Amino acid sequence: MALPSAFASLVLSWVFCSFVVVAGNVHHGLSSSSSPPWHGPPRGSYYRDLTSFPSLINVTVDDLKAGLEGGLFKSMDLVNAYLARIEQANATLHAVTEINPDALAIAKQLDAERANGTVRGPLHGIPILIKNNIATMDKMNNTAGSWSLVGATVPRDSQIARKLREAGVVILGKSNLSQWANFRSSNSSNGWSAYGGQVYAAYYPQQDPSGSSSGSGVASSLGLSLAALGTETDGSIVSPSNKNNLVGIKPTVGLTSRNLVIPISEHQDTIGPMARTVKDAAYILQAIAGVDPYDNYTSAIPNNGAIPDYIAALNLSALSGARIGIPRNLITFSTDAASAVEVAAFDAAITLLEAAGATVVEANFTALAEWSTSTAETEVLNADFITNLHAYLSLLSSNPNNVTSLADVRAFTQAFLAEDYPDRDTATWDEALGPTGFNNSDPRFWAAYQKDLYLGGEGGVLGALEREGLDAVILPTSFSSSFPAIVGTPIVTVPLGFYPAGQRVVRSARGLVDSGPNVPFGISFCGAKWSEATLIGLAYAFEQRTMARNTVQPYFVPTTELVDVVARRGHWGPWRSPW
Ligand SMILES: *[C@@H]1O[C@H](CO)[C@@H](O)[C@H](O)[C@H]1NC(C)=O
Ligand SMILES: *[C@@H]1O[C@H](CO)[C@@H](O)[C@H](O)[C@H]1NC(C)=O
Ligand SMILES: *[C@@H]1O[C@H](CO)[C@@H](O)[C@H](O)[C@H]1NC(C)=O
Ligand SMILES: *[C@@H]1O[C@H](CO)[C@@H](O)[C@H](O)[C@H]1NC(C)=O
Ligand SMILES: *[C@@H]1O[C@H](CO)[C@@H](O)[C@H](O)[C@H]1NC(C)=O
Ligand SMILES: *[C@@H]1O[C@H](CO)[C@@H](O)[C@H](O)[C@H]1NC(C)=O
Ligand SMILES: *[C@@H]1O[C@H](CO)[C@@H](O)[C@H](O)[C@H]1NC(C)=O
Ligand SMILES: *[C@@H]1O[C@H](CO)[C@@H](O)[C@H](O)[C@H]1NC(C)=O
Ligand SMILES: *[C@@H]1O[C@H](CO)[C@@H](O)[C@H](O)[C@H]1NC(C)=O
Ligand SMILES: *[C@@H]1O[C@H](CO)[C@@H](O)[C@H](O)[C@H]1NC(C)=O
Ligand SMILES: CC(=O)N[C@H]1CO[C@H](CO)[C@@H](O)[C@@H]1O
Repeated sequence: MALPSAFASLVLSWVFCSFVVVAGNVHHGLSSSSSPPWHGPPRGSYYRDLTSFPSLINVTVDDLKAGLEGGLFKSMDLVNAYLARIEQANATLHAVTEINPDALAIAKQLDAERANGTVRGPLHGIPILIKNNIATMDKMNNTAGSWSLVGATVPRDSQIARKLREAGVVILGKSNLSQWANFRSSNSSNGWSAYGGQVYAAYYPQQDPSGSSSGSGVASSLGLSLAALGTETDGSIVSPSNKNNLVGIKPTVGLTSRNLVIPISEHQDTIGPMARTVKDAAYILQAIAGVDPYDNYTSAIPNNGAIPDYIAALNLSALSGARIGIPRNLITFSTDAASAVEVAAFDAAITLLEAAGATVVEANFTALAEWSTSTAETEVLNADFITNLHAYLSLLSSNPNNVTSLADVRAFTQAFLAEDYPDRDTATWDEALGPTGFNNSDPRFWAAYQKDLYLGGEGGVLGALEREGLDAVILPTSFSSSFPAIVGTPIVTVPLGFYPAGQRVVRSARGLVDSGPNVPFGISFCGAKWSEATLIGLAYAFEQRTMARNTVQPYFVPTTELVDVVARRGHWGPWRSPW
C-alpha cells in the first residue's frame, strides 16, 4: 500500500489559509449596520465564497477558532450544524445516545462572552461529544448504555466535564458505546448497548465500529462534533480510533481524572480524546488533564501536577534523532490473514520514519509467551470492577433502580427485557461473582496485579524502552493496546492506511464487518508513563508527512454544513439577495 505524499499537507494549508482570509473579510463587511462600504470578496464570487466555509468532516480547532474570531459563524451555528448532522446519521449509525438539551443555551452564553471580549481558550464555543460513561450534572443521563442507570443523577460534574466547561467547550451530547465499556458479555458486539442500540462505523456498510468508545469514534470521524472523548481500559480509545480513521490519545492512567466516570478498573481506566488531527487531540488533552482530589491516582502526575504544553510538543522535526523500537515478536504472534495488510503498511512506514531521521530497531517483548497464556488481566479487571462499580454507584445522588453492587446490576440486567438477556449474556460478571471470583481487597488481587506489572513492564513496553534506550515503541494499532493496558502507559494512534478494494469481508459477532474494503487502520506510538508530550511530537511528525486520514472517505457522510446553517439564519448581509 502506497503511503500518501506530503503534497496533501500543502493542499491542506492552502485551503485553510484562504478560509481564514475570507472569514476576516466577511466580518468586516457585516460589522456596520447601514450600507457599509464593501470590503469583502468580489460579489461575483458568491458561490465560491460559500465553499470557503470549512467542511465539518475535516475542520480543525484552529479553523473553528479563526471562524469564530472572525465572525464568520457563531458557536450557536456550530451547535445547530452538528445537531443536524447527528440527526442525519442517527437512523443509520446510532452514534449518539443523547443530545444535551442545554447545548444551544450554553453556546449562546459562550457567544455572548466572546462578544464581550472573554475567550476562555482555544476550545471556546466548540462542541464536543463525550462517551456515555462520563457523568455530567445536567439534564443528560450517564448510563454506560444500561437501563439500570437511566434517570440516575450525580452530585456534581465529573472533573472531566467540569474542565471541558471551564475551557469553553459545549458538551453537545453523549456518544453510544459498547455497553459497560464491553465488560458484560461473552457474546455481545462492539458498539452495542441496550440503551443506545448498535453503533455502525461509516467506512463500509454495517462496519464494526470497534469499541468500546464506538460512538465517539464514529461521531468524531464524520464531524458530528469537532471531536469526542473516549475511555480506555484495554483498547477502547485506540481501537475505535483505528477503525474510524482517527487520532486517539490513551493517556497514562492518572493523567485524567476518573472520578464520576463509570469504571471498569482503577488500575487501567483512563479518559482521552478521539479527534481527526494530532493537534486537535492535543488541545483537548491539554484541557482535561490534571490533578483531581477525588481521584488520587492523579496525585502521581510529575512536577507537582504541572501539565506539559502539548501544543508546543507538536514538532515537525520530532522524529529527527528519535530512537524507535518494534516488538516484532508481538507483531508476528498477532498477525492473521486480514491484518497482514496492516502489517505491510506498517512496515512501509518504517522507511518514512527513517527518512525523517529516526533510528528504528527491533525491541521484542520478552514476556510475550507468558503474557499470551496469563489470566492476570482478567483477574485484575474482574476484581476492580466489583469494587470500583460499587464505589461509583455509592456516589449517585439518585438511583431509581436501587443498584448498589455488581450483583444488583446483574439481577437488573437479567430481568429487564431491553437488556437482551440471555441472547447477550452476563458471562463476564458471572465469572467475577462466581466461586473463583474476588474483589480488589483480596490478596489474590495483588498477586495478579504484580504479575501484570511484570508482564507489561519489564517483560513488555517498559523493558523494551529501557533495554534499547527508546523514545517510543511502535505497533500496528490493532495489536497495540494490551501491554500498555496492564501497566497504565500511554498510546497515541494515528491513521496509517485502509484495506484495499479487493479485501475479503470478514464479519465479527452478529454480522458486523470487522475487516473489508475501505476499512481504515492506524499506527500506535507507545511510551513510558507521562510521556504524552514525546508521543504527541512523534505522532505529529508522522501525521504531517503522511496525512493518511485524507486518503480514505466514508461511504456515509452527513450533508448539512456550517454554511447551510449560517445562510439559513440570513446573515449574508448586503450580498445575499441578488440571486
Ligand atoms: C475536506 O473534506 C472535503 C469534503 O470531503 C474535501 O473536499 C476536501 O478536499 C477536504 N480537505 C482536506 C484538506 O482534506
Ligand atoms: C433518531 O432517529 C429516530 C428514528 O429515526 C428518531 O425517532 C429520533 O428522534 C432521532 N433522534 C435524534 C436525537 O436525532
Ligand atoms: C458582558 O460584560 C458586561 C459588562 O462587563 C457584563 O455586565 C455582562 O454580564 C457580560 N456578559 C457576559 C455574557 O459575559
Ligand atoms: C434520561 O433519559 C430519560 C429517558 O430517556 C429522560 O426522560 C430523562 O430526561 C433523561 N435525563 C435524566 C437526567 O434523567
Ligand atoms: C486513594 O483513595 C482510596 C479510596 O479513597 C484509598 O483507599 C487509597 O488509600 C488512596 N491512595 C492513596 C495513594 O492515597
Ligand atoms: C524539535 O525537534 C528537534 C529534533 O528533536 C529538536 O532539535 C528541536 O529543538 C525541537 N524543537 C522544539 C521547538 O522543541
Ligand atoms: C524478535 O522476534 C522476531 C519475531 O518473532 C524474531 O524473528 C527475532 O529473532 C527476535 N529477536 C530476538 C533478538 O530475539
Ligand atoms: C470485598 O471483599 C471483602 C471480603 O470478601 C468484603 O468484605 C467486601 O465487602 C468486598 N467489597 C466489595 C465492594 O465488594
Ligand atoms: C428503590 O428504593 C426506594 C426506597 O426504598 C423505593 O421506594 C423504590 O420503589 C425502589 N425502586 C425500585 C425500582 O425498586
Ligand atoms: C450468548 O450466550 C448465551 C449463553 O451464555 C446463550 O444463551 C445465547 O444464546 C448466546 N447468544 C447468541 C446469539 O449466540
Ligand atoms: C441520537 C441517536 O442516534 N439516537 C439513537 C440511539 O440508538 C437508539 C436505538 O438504536 C435509537 O432509537 C436512537 O434514535
